Amino acid sequence: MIQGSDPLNCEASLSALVAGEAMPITHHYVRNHFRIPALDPSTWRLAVGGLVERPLALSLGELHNMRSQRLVVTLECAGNGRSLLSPPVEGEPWGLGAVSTAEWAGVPLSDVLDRAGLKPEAHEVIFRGADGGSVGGHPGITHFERSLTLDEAREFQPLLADAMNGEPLPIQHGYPLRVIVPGWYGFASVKWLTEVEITDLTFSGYFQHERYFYEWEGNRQPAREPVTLQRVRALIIEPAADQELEPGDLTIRGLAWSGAAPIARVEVTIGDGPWEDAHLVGEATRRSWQWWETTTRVRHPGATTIRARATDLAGRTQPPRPEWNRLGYGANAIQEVAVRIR
Ligand SMILES: Nc1nc2c(c(=O)[nH]1)N[C@H]1C(S)=C(S)[C@@H](COP(=O)(O)O)O[C@H]1N2
Ligand SMILES: [Mo]
Repeated sequence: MIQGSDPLNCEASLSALVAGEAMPITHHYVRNHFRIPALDPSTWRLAVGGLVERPLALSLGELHNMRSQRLVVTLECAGNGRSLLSPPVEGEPWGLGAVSTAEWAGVPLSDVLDRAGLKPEAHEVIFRGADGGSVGGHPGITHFERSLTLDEAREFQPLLADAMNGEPLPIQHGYPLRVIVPGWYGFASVKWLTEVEITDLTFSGYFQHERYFYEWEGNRQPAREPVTLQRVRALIIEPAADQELEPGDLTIRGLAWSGAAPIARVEVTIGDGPWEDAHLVGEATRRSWQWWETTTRVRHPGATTIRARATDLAGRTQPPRPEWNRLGYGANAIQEVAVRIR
């Protein structure tokens, strides 16, 4: 479902989130702040500079010759579910489809940093995308750029990915190279990567400091906290909303994930019924989503709602209603799917 065409933004339809882990590339959501840059692979280089012993300018061929790693990773936009907030907030009005999973392949960031050699004062790594435009009344062009501290990079092991589901990275997903930061909301996974800069400072670029903060109205001054890991969430994929169902056995299926810890349990309730545990399918990791399913009996005809609630191993669970914040991030409230029993 296309949200906007310039820049291009499209949501995944929930029914396209098919069983299995990775989903077809054409169904993966797309989130762009600017126009897609066209980069020439023959002249493109990844510059690695700043506080390093040996600055690098790596060609695609040189990157292909380095050790490659494959990871199945779920990307979720921090604004996923924003349209459910009340009162409404600014920003892309995502439903629940700004999340997708793919198998990404590329060079571990740590291998590139080892090759460049970090100086002792190194504190953060800034990732710079080739795309940019004018934002927030700032003069000149602002690129899409984000940083991680080196501790965060050690913990989450970003990949510099040049392939998606075994194919070269499609242009809308960052060709020729993008960052993939498992567990984090999508903004950390910078596309169209051209530069990796090591600094001893705390980066304060527009997308680091003026966006991707939870901001609440405080008593005296507004409180703020950076948005980081994907919050725990379950999605119901089957049955679809507004479906008419036969009475009898009903199978309910969906996905669940959390960037903070693997999923511990998913519970499902119908109408005012009790919460019942669903069966978790596949491997539990905080890098990617997991399927769950349960079969239950529905008897009473009429309209009802199905709800699913995920809890992760860190004990985090979903609130009944989304927690409002000024920029509308992390809206991981329990999803409600309305159905009718015949
Ligand atoms: N260079 C660049 N990288 C970017 C963005 C962008 O606009 N420009 N959007 C970010 C955001 S907000 C998200 S949610 C993910 C989306 O990745 P996808 O389009 O491959 O699904 O890319 C991130 N990386
Ligand atoms: Mo995003």
